[in-house]
Amino acid sequence: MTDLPEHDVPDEVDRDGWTLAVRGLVREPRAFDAEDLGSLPTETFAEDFDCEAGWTAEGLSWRGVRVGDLLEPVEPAPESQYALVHAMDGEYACSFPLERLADAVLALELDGEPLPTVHGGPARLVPTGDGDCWESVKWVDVIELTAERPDDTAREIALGRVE
Ligand SMILES: Nc1nc2c(c(=O)[nH]1)N[C@H]1C(S)=C(S)[C@@H](COP(=O)(O)O)O[C@H]1N2
Ligand SMILES: [Mo]
Repeated sequence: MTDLPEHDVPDEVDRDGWTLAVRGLVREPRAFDAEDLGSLPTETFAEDFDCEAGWTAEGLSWRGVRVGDLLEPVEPAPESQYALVHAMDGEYACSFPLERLADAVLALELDGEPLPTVHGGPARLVPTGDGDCWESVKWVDVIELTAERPDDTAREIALGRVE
């Protein structure tokens, strides 16, 4: 059992027909479905998760696909430097320098089980190294590559919930 707290799943989150689109400044935009992702090599790593609101979940074990392995087949254009990671819950999106995103894992499993919807399934971004809780984007559906750092909403939405 994970000690990650369960938050409400917004109505817009719908796993039926879900794909992860990788598009923007790329030569070969692609949509990966669950089967495509399941056929890629996976990595497993354990870490604690700290939220800015003051809680910690210890010893989470994530398993998924390195985002760099999804970027390679879409052939990013040389001028792409950043990416916006969008989620299914409306306006929620978080920007990353492309190099940092390539190192992150798109988690499909948590603690040896398929990632539950309540924790971001089918796919949740888990950046490696130090980061902010809002960068762990649940319900990822689009990764959009850009030249300039895109405006995002995740920090503001997350901090707006902290009293
Ligand atoms: N799509 C999406 N991802 C999100 C959020 C969100 O509101 N929407 N909240 C973030 C914040 S602030 C935290 S602390 C974690 C909470 O993860 P949990 O719901 O699995 O405990 O999800 C992060 N990822
Ligand atoms: Mo958070």
